[in-house]
Amino acid sequence: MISTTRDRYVSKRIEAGLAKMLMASALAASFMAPVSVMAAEEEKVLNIYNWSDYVGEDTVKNFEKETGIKVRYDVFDTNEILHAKLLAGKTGYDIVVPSAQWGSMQIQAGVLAKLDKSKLPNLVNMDPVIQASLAKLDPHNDHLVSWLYGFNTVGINVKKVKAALGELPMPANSWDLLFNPKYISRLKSCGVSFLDTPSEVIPQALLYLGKDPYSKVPADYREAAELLEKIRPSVTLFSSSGYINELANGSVCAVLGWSGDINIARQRAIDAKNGNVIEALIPSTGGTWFFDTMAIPVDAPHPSNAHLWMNYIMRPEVQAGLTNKVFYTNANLGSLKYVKKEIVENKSVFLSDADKKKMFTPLPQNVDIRRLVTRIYTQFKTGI
Ligand code: SPD
Repeated sequence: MISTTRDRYVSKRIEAGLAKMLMASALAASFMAPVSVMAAEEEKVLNIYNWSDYVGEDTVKNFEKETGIKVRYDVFDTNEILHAKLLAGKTGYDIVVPSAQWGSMQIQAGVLAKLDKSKLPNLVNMDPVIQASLAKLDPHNDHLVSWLYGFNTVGINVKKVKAALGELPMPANSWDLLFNPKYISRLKSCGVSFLDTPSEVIPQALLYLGKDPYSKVPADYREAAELLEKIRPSVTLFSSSGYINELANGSVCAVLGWSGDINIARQRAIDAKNGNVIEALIPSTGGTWFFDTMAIPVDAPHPSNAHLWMNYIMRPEVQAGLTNKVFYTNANLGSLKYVKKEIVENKSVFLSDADKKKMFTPLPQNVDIRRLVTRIYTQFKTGI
Protein backbone atom coordinates (compact mmCIF):
# COMPACT_ATOMS: atom_id res chain seq x y z
CA MET A 1 0.00 0.00 0.00
CA ILE A 2 1.25 3.45 -0.95
CA SER A 3 1.12 5.87 1.90
CA THR A 4 1.32 9.63 1.76
CA THR A 5 3.56 11.77 4.00
CA ARG A 6 0.47 12.77 5.94
CA ASP A 7 -0.58 9.08 6.34
CA ARG A 8 2.89 8.24 7.66
CA TYR A 9 2.68 11.24 10.03
CA VAL A 10 -0.74 10.12 11.30
CA SER A 11 0.34 6.49 11.75
CA LYS A 12 3.49 7.61 13.66
CA ARG A 13 1.26 9.69 15.98
CA ILE A 14 -0.97 6.63 16.54
CA GLU A 15 2.09 4.42 17.25
CA ALA A 16 3.49 6.98 19.71
CA GLY A 17 0.10 7.23 21.41
CA LEU A 18 -0.14 3.45 21.67
CA ALA A 19 3.39 3.22 23.08
CA LYS A 20 2.52 5.83 25.69
CA MET A 21 -0.65 3.92 26.64
CA LEU A 22 1.28 0.66 26.93
CA MET A 23 3.98 2.29 29.08
CA ALA A 24 1.36 3.88 31.32
CA SER A 25 -0.48 0.60 31.84
CA ALA A 26 2.82 -1.24 32.49
CA LEU A 27 3.71 1.40 35.06
CA ALA A 28 0.28 1.18 36.69
CA ALA A 29 0.56 -2.62 36.80
CA SER A 30 3.98 -2.37 38.45
CA PHE A 31 2.56 -0.07 41.15
CA MET A 32 -0.27 -2.51 41.81
CA ALA A 33 1.87 -5.64 41.71
CA PRO A 34 2.39 -7.42 45.03
CA VAL A 35 5.87 -7.05 46.57
CA SER A 36 6.69 -10.70 45.86
CA VAL A 37 6.08 -10.20 42.11
CA MET A 38 8.23 -7.04 42.08
CA ALA A 39 10.97 -8.82 43.97
CA ALA A 40 10.87 -11.71 41.52
CA GLU A 41 12.05 -9.30 38.82
CA GLU A 42 15.19 -8.59 40.83
CA GLU A 43 18.21 -10.86 41.10
CA LYS A 44 17.71 -12.96 44.26
CA VAL A 45 20.48 -11.26 46.19
CA LEU A 46 20.59 -8.83 49.11
CA ASN A 47 23.80 -7.05 50.15
CA ILE A 48 23.75 -5.95 53.78
CA TYR A 49 26.27 -3.72 55.57
CA ASN A 50 25.65 -3.80 59.33
CA TRP A 51 27.51 -3.32 62.60
CA SER A 52 29.48 -6.33 63.84
CA ASP A 53 27.78 -8.47 66.53
CA TYR A 54 24.40 -6.98 65.69
CA VAL A 55 22.04 -9.62 64.33
CA GLY A 56 19.97 -12.50 65.70
CA GLU A 57 20.93 -16.15 65.72
CA ASP A 58 18.76 -17.19 62.73
CA THR A 59 17.74 -13.81 61.31
CA VAL A 60 19.64 -14.13 58.02
CA LYS A 61 19.17 -17.88 57.64
CA ASN A 62 15.38 -17.69 58.08
CA PHE A 63 15.06 -14.81 55.61
CA GLU A 64 17.05 -16.72 53.00
CA LYS A 65 14.97 -19.86 53.57
CA GLU A 66 11.68 -18.01 53.29
CA THR A 67 12.47 -15.82 50.27
CA GLY A 68 15.14 -17.72 48.38
CA ILE A 69 17.16 -14.50 48.44
CA LYS A 70 20.88 -14.99 49.07
CA VAL A 71 22.19 -12.56 51.69
CA ARG A 72 25.75 -11.25 51.48
CA TYR A 73 26.56 -9.77 54.87
CA ASP A 74 29.49 -7.44 55.62
CA VAL A 75 30.23 -5.63 58.87
CA PHE A 76 31.67 -2.31 60.06
CA ASP A 77 32.19 -0.93 63.56
CA THR A 78 31.95 2.88 63.34
CA ASN A 79 29.54 5.35 61.81
CA GLU A 80 32.52 7.17 60.30
CA ILE A 81 33.41 4.14 58.13
CA LEU A 82 29.85 3.73 56.85
CA HIS A 83 29.45 7.47 56.24
CA ALA A 84 32.62 7.70 54.15
CA LYS A 85 31.51 4.75 52.01
CA LEU A 86 28.02 6.14 51.45
CA LEU A 87 29.32 9.56 50.45
CA ALA A 88 31.75 7.99 48.00
CA GLY A 89 28.75 6.15 46.43
CA LYS A 90 28.44 2.85 44.54
CA THR A 91 28.76 0.84 47.74
CA GLY A 92 26.91 -2.10 46.19
CA TYR A 93 24.92 -2.41 49.44
CA ASP A 94 21.13 -2.67 49.57
CA ILE A 95 20.76 -2.22 53.32
CA VAL A 96 22.96 -0.10 55.57
CA VAL A 97 22.54 0.60 59.29
CA PRO A 98 23.53 4.16 60.25
CA SER A 99 22.83 5.66 63.66
CA ALA A 100 19.93 8.07 63.20
CA GLN A 101 21.91 11.33 63.50
CA TRP A 102 24.30 10.07 60.81
CA GLY A 103 21.35 8.90 58.74
CA SER A 104 20.03 12.44 58.92
CA MET A 105 23.29 13.79 57.45
CA GLN A 106 23.14 11.09 54.76
CA ILE A 107 19.57 12.08 53.86
CA GLN A 108 20.72 15.71 53.50
CA ALA A 109 23.54 14.53 51.26
CA GLY A 110 21.02 12.67 49.06
CA VAL A 111 22.63 9.26 49.45
CA LEU A 112 19.66 7.42 51.02
CA ALA A 113 16.55 6.39 49.08
CA LYS A 114 13.03 7.40 50.02
CA LEU A 115 11.20 4.30 51.26
CA ASP A 116 8.18 2.82 49.48
CA LYS A 117 5.95 2.47 52.54
CA SER A 118 3.39 0.42 50.59
CA LYS A 119 5.99 -2.36 50.83
CA LEU A 120 6.40 -1.94 54.59
CA PRO A 121 3.04 -2.86 56.17
CA ASN A 122 4.84 -3.95 59.36
CA LEU A 123 5.66 -0.30 60.10
CA VAL A 124 2.44 -0.42 62.15
CA ASN A 125 4.38 -2.46 64.75
CA MET A 126 6.81 0.35 65.50
CA ASP A 127 6.53 2.39 68.70
CA PRO A 128 5.02 5.79 67.80
CA VAL A 129 7.18 7.48 70.47
CA ILE A 130 10.41 6.25 68.85
CA GLN A 131 9.01 7.00 65.39
CA ALA A 132 8.25 10.57 66.48
CA SER A 133 11.75 11.00 67.84
CA LEU A 134 13.28 9.59 64.63
CA ALA A 135 11.05 11.91 62.60
CA LYS A 136 12.97 14.86 64.06
CA LEU A 137 16.00 13.59 62.12
CA ASP A 138 14.11 12.02 59.19
CA PRO A 139 10.92 14.02 58.49
CA HIS A 140 7.85 11.76 58.07
CA ASN A 141 10.10 8.69 58.69
CA ASP A 142 10.66 8.62 54.95
CA HIS A 143 14.14 7.03 54.91
CA LEU A 144 15.01 5.32 58.20
CA VAL A 145 13.51 2.26 59.92
CA SER A 146 14.50 1.49 63.51
CA TRP A 147 16.82 -1.52 63.95
CA LEU A 148 17.89 -1.46 67.61
CA TYR A 149 18.81 1.16 70.18
CA GLY A 150 21.02 1.39 73.24
CA PHE A 151 23.41 3.71 75.01
CA ASN A 152 27.08 4.41 75.56
CA THR A 153 28.35 3.41 78.96
CA VAL A 154 31.08 1.94 81.15
CA GLY A 155 31.53 -1.83 81.26
CA ILE A 156 33.61 -3.49 83.95
CA ASN A 157 35.05 -6.77 85.08
CA VAL A 158 33.70 -6.44 88.62
CA LYS A 159 36.34 -8.46 90.50
CA LYS A 160 39.33 -7.04 88.61
CA VAL A 161 38.16 -3.44 88.95
CA LYS A 162 37.59 -3.81 92.69
CA ALA A 163 41.03 -5.38 93.08
CA ALA A 164 42.72 -2.62 91.06
CA LEU A 165 40.97 0.16 92.96
CA GLY A 166 42.19 -1.29 96.25
CA GLU A 167 41.09 0.89 99.16
CA LEU A 168 39.24 3.30 96.82
CA PRO A 169 35.50 2.54 96.89
CA MET A 170 33.60 2.32 93.61
CA PRO A 171 32.62 5.88 92.61
CA ALA A 172 28.93 6.84 92.66
CA ASN A 173 29.36 8.30 89.15
CA SER A 174 30.47 5.39 86.96
CA TRP A 175 32.03 7.81 84.42
CA ASP A 176 34.67 8.63 87.09
CA LEU A 177 36.19 5.21 86.41
CA LEU A 178 37.20 6.37 82.92
CA PHE A 179 37.45 10.16 83.09
CA ASN A 180 38.86 10.83 86.58
CA PRO A 181 42.66 10.29 86.61
CA LYS A 182 42.43 9.12 90.25
CA TYR A 183 40.46 6.02 89.17
CA ILE A 184 41.60 5.28 85.63
CA SER A 185 45.28 5.42 86.61
CA ARG A 186 44.60 2.45 88.91
CA LEU A 187 42.65 0.53 86.25
CA LYS A 188 45.50 0.79 83.77
CA SER A 189 47.06 -2.25 85.45
CA CYS A 190 44.13 -4.47 84.38
CA GLY A 191 43.53 -2.77 81.00
CA VAL A 192 41.23 0.03 79.83
CA SER A 193 39.61 0.19 76.40
CA PHE A 194 37.94 3.15 74.66
CA LEU A 195 35.71 3.03 71.58
CA ASP A 196 37.89 3.80 68.60
CA THR A 197 35.99 6.64 67.01
CA PRO A 198 35.75 10.42 67.52
CA SER A 199 31.96 10.59 67.59
CA GLU A 200 31.72 8.11 70.48
CA VAL A 201 34.47 9.44 72.74
CA ILE A 202 34.20 13.25 72.58
CA PRO A 203 30.47 13.51 73.54
CA GLN A 204 31.15 11.37 76.64
CA ALA A 205 34.04 13.64 77.68
CA LEU A 206 31.78 16.71 77.23
CA LEU A 207 29.05 15.06 79.24
CA TYR A 208 31.50 14.28 82.05
CA LEU A 209 32.43 17.98 82.13
CA GLY A 210 28.75 18.87 82.51
CA LYS A 211 28.53 20.23 78.94
CA ASP A 212 26.04 19.46 76.20
CA PRO A 213 27.46 16.27 74.60
CA TYR A 214 26.56 17.71 71.19
CA SER A 215 27.77 21.22 72.01
CA LYS A 216 28.26 23.74 69.23
CA VAL A 217 30.71 25.80 71.32
CA PRO A 218 34.36 25.28 70.29
CA ALA A 219 35.63 26.28 73.77
CA ASP A 220 33.80 23.25 75.24
CA TYR A 221 35.81 21.00 72.95
CA ARG A 222 39.09 22.54 74.13
CA GLU A 223 38.14 21.60 77.71
CA ALA A 224 37.32 18.08 76.56
CA ALA A 225 40.76 17.88 74.92
CA GLU A 226 42.44 18.87 78.21
CA LEU A 227 40.50 16.23 80.10
CA LEU A 228 41.39 13.55 77.57
CA GLU A 229 45.07 14.47 77.66
CA LYS A 230 45.16 13.75 81.40
CA ILE A 231 43.70 10.25 81.10
CA ARG A 232 45.46 9.20 77.88
CA PRO A 233 48.40 7.44 79.61
CA SER A 234 45.95 5.02 81.26
CA VAL A 235 44.10 3.92 78.09
CA THR A 236 45.59 0.63 76.92
CA LEU A 237 43.33 -0.23 73.96
CA PHE A 238 41.20 1.53 71.32
CA SER A 239 38.57 -0.81 69.94
CA SER A 240 34.98 -0.66 68.68
CA SER A 241 34.39 -4.40 68.26
CA GLY A 242 37.28 -6.57 69.50
CA TYR A 243 36.82 -5.13 72.98
CA ILE A 244 33.86 -7.48 73.53
CA ASN A 245 36.13 -10.52 73.65
CA GLU A 246 38.90 -8.66 75.49
CA LEU A 247 36.42 -7.80 78.24
CA ALA A 248 34.93 -11.30 78.28
CA ASN A 249 38.28 -13.03 78.59
CA GLY A 250 39.75 -10.63 81.17
CA SER A 251 42.36 -8.88 78.97
CA VAL A 252 40.80 -5.51 79.84
CA CYS A 253 38.82 -4.66 82.97
CA ALA A 254 37.08 -1.39 82.08
CA VAL A 255 35.69 -0.14 78.76
CA LEU A 256 33.92 2.79 77.21
CA GLY A 257 31.53 0.78 75.08
CA TRP A 258 27.96 0.15 73.96
CA SER A 259 25.42 -1.28 76.40
CA GLY A 260 24.54 -4.39 74.37
CA ASP A 261 28.16 -5.18 73.51
CA ILE A 262 29.04 -5.19 77.21
CA ASN A 263 26.14 -7.56 77.86
CA ILE A 264 27.41 -9.78 75.02
CA ALA A 265 30.80 -9.85 76.80
CA ARG A 266 28.98 -10.76 80.02
CA GLN A 267 27.20 -13.64 78.27
CA ARG A 268 30.43 -14.88 76.64
CA ALA A 269 32.18 -14.93 80.02
CA ILE A 270 29.25 -16.91 81.48
CA ASP A 271 29.28 -19.36 78.55
CA ALA A 272 33.06 -19.78 78.83
CA LYS A 273 32.73 -20.32 82.63
CA ASN A 274 35.95 -18.31 82.99
CA GLY A 275 35.02 -16.66 86.29
CA ASN A 276 34.91 -13.12 84.88
CA VAL A 277 31.89 -11.21 86.14
CA ILE A 278 31.10 -8.51 83.59
CA GLU A 279 28.66 -5.70 84.20
CA ALA A 280 27.29 -2.88 82.05
CA LEU A 281 26.98 0.04 84.47
CA ILE A 282 23.99 2.35 84.21
CA PRO A 283 25.18 5.95 83.87
CA SER A 284 23.58 7.44 87.00
CA THR A 285 24.61 10.96 86.01
CA GLY A 286 23.37 10.54 82.45
CA GLY A 287 24.63 9.23 79.14
CA THR A 288 23.91 9.27 75.43
CA TRP A 289 21.43 7.14 73.53
CA PHE A 290 21.98 5.86 70.04
CA PHE A 291 19.23 4.82 67.63
CA ASP A 292 20.49 2.59 64.82
CA THR A 293 18.35 2.40 61.72
CA MET A 294 18.01 0.49 58.46
CA ALA A 295 18.24 2.50 55.24
CA ILE A 296 18.56 1.84 51.50
CA PRO A 297 21.35 3.59 49.57
CA VAL A 298 20.00 5.61 46.67
CA ASP A 299 21.98 3.46 44.19
CA ALA A 300 21.17 0.09 45.85
CA PRO A 301 21.12 -2.70 43.23
CA HIS A 302 18.25 -4.62 44.88
CA PRO A 303 15.81 -2.11 46.43
CA SER A 304 12.79 -4.44 46.34
CA ASN A 305 14.71 -7.14 48.23
CA ALA A 306 15.80 -4.44 50.68
CA HIS A 307 12.15 -3.55 51.37
CA LEU A 308 11.37 -7.25 51.86
CA TRP A 309 14.19 -7.46 54.43
CA MET A 310 12.99 -4.35 56.30
CA ASN A 311 9.44 -5.63 56.46
CA TYR A 312 10.67 -9.06 57.63
CA ILE A 313 12.79 -7.47 60.40
CA MET A 314 9.74 -5.55 61.65
CA ARG A 315 7.88 -8.78 62.46
CA PRO A 316 7.64 -8.84 66.27
CA GLU A 317 9.27 -12.27 66.65
CA VAL A 318 12.09 -11.41 64.23
CA GLN A 319 12.97 -8.10 65.90
CA ALA A 320 12.77 -9.82 69.30
CA GLY A 321 15.34 -12.31 67.95
CA LEU A 322 17.80 -9.42 67.52
CA THR A 323 17.32 -8.28 71.13
CA ASN A 324 17.59 -11.86 72.41
CA LYS A 325 20.99 -12.29 70.81
CA VAL A 326 22.66 -8.86 71.15
CA PHE A 327 21.00 -7.28 74.21
CA TYR A 328 19.83 -4.02 72.63
CA THR A 329 16.27 -2.70 72.90
CA ASN A 330 14.04 -2.59 69.83
CA ALA A 331 11.19 -0.26 68.93
CA ASN A 332 8.77 -3.03 67.97
CA LEU A 333 5.80 -2.86 70.34
CA GLY A 334 4.69 -6.42 69.73
CA SER A 335 8.14 -7.93 70.24
CA LEU A 336 8.36 -7.75 74.03
CA LYS A 337 6.45 -11.00 74.54
CA TYR A 338 9.11 -12.82 72.50
CA VAL A 339 12.07 -11.34 74.43
CA LYS A 340 13.63 -13.68 77.02
CA LYS A 341 12.50 -12.94 80.58
CA GLU A 342 16.04 -12.40 81.92
CA ILE A 343 16.68 -9.81 79.21
CA VAL A 344 13.42 -7.95 79.90
CA GLU A 345 14.50 -7.81 83.55
CA ASN A 346 18.05 -6.65 82.77
CA LYS A 347 18.10 -2.93 83.68
CA SER A 348 21.08 -2.26 81.41
CA VAL A 349 19.05 -3.45 78.43
CA PHE A 350 15.65 -2.01 79.32
CA LEU A 351 16.41 1.16 81.29
CA SER A 352 14.03 2.26 84.05
CA ASP A 353 11.95 5.35 83.33
CA ALA A 354 14.07 7.33 85.82
CA ASP A 355 17.30 6.35 84.03
CA LYS A 356 15.78 7.07 80.61
CA LYS A 357 15.15 10.67 81.67
CA LYS A 358 18.89 11.20 82.17
CA MET A 359 19.83 10.18 78.64
CA PHE A 360 20.65 12.57 75.80
CA THR A 361 19.43 12.01 72.25
CA PRO A 362 22.22 12.38 69.66
CA LEU A 363 22.09 15.25 67.21
CA PRO A 364 23.80 15.69 63.86
CA GLN A 365 26.87 17.95 63.91
CA ASN A 366 27.89 20.55 61.36
CA VAL A 367 31.09 20.03 59.36
CA ASP A 368 33.17 22.46 61.46
CA ILE A 369 32.31 20.70 64.71
CA ARG A 370 32.91 17.30 63.12
CA ARG A 371 36.39 18.44 62.04
CA LEU A 372 37.11 19.69 65.56
CA VAL A 373 35.88 16.41 67.07
CA THR A 374 38.11 14.43 64.71
CA ARG A 375 41.15 16.63 65.45
CA ILE A 376 40.75 16.36 69.23
CA TYR A 377 40.21 12.62 69.01
CA THR A 378 43.30 12.13 66.84
CA GLN A 379 45.39 14.13 69.33
CA PHE A 380 43.95 12.00 72.14
CA LYS A 381 44.62 8.70 70.42
CA THR A 382 48.07 9.45 69.09
CA GLY A 383 49.05 11.40 72.21
CA ILE A 384 50.46 14.26 70.08
N1 SPD B 1 28.09 -4.23 68.09
C1 SPD B 1 27.09 -3.35 67.65
C2 SPD B 1 27.16 -2.02 68.23
C3 SPD B 1 26.24 -1.08 67.62
C4 SPD B 1 26.46 0.23 68.07
N2 SPD B 1 25.89 1.21 67.34
C5 SPD B 1 26.50 2.36 67.74
C6 SPD B 1 25.96 3.61 67.65
C7 SPD B 1 26.79 4.65 68.06
N3 SPD B 1 26.43 5.91 68.35
